[in-house]
Amino acid sequence: CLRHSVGIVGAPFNRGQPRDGVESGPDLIRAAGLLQKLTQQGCAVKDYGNVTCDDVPADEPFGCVKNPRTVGRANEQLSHTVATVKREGKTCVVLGGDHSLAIGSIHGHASVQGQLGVVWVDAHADINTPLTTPTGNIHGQPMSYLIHELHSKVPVVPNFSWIKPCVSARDIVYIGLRDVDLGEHYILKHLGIKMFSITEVDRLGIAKVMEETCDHIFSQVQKPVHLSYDIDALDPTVCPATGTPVVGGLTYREGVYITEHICQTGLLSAVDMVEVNPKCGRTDHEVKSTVNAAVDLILGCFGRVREGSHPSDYCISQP
Ligand code: 6HN
Ligand code: MN
Ligand code: MN
Ligand code: MN
Repeated sequence: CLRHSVGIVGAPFNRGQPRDGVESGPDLIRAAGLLQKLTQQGCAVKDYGNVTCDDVPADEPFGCVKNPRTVGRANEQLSHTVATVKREGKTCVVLGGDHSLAIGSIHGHASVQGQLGVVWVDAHADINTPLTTPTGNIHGQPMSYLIHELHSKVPVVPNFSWIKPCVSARDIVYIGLRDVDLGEHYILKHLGIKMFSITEVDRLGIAKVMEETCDHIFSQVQKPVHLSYDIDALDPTVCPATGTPVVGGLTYREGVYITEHICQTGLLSAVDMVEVNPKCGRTDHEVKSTVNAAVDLILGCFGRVREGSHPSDYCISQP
């Protein structure tokens, strides 16, 4: 039985999008018992606390990109923290916060591990550039700053000059897409990025999607996997407390299956769990359901199995 060593980092980022509340994600996910549950299932867990994301004063938009300096600075800090966690040999779990945090999380991860496979589970592709973004919200753009092949298409945003592209288009797989902007669709097709939209999940089933995901990611060489999990990938009936819900999402079971399968590869190296926003839940039950799903997805990443996580050498006493 694998004993996972896990490092938890809170990234209460909320300036990558316009809604209040997403900054409480990290503390809510902790309060739901994440660390205790990971420990109970045999993980060695260290909490690195929260990265601060102070507002930079006079943070004027860059073109239509909103809060660039604040988001850029916070991600630079996060990148350093994630690099520390990886240098200490742990699987890094970053609790969001909005999805702009993937910039710092993936950058810091790659700065230590080199070439990564990225599995992006989301209703959205988050690959708008500063020039294609229809909203200006950086949580819809993180991938564009990280992909080598887009480097020449992305202008240098204030406080983003520390970012070096670190992911190849062929090392990315998307799962769960169902709300992709025009410019994003063009980029995905043009770069030939592997994607399993929710239609492919319907057609193939989640087991086949995960087989093909791993075939794709590990086709050349085995490499560490970065799983960036947006809670809005799951259907809003399960996870309603999120800023940009989209109908027709993954079931709870499909969502958990993804984590179980990635865990089985033994190559999971970092996880983001993002976009839990309690202020977007209409009732306490909606918030709890969303937070509990986020916790269960993380547990699935670290060896929890639904048949029962019991040691293989236990004794069954005879009646
Ligand atoms: N997320 N594509 C839209 C945009 O603003 O660029 C929505 C992005 C949603 C981002 O859910 O992490
Ligand atoms: Mn630095
Ligand atoms: Mn999303
Ligand atoms: Mn996202």
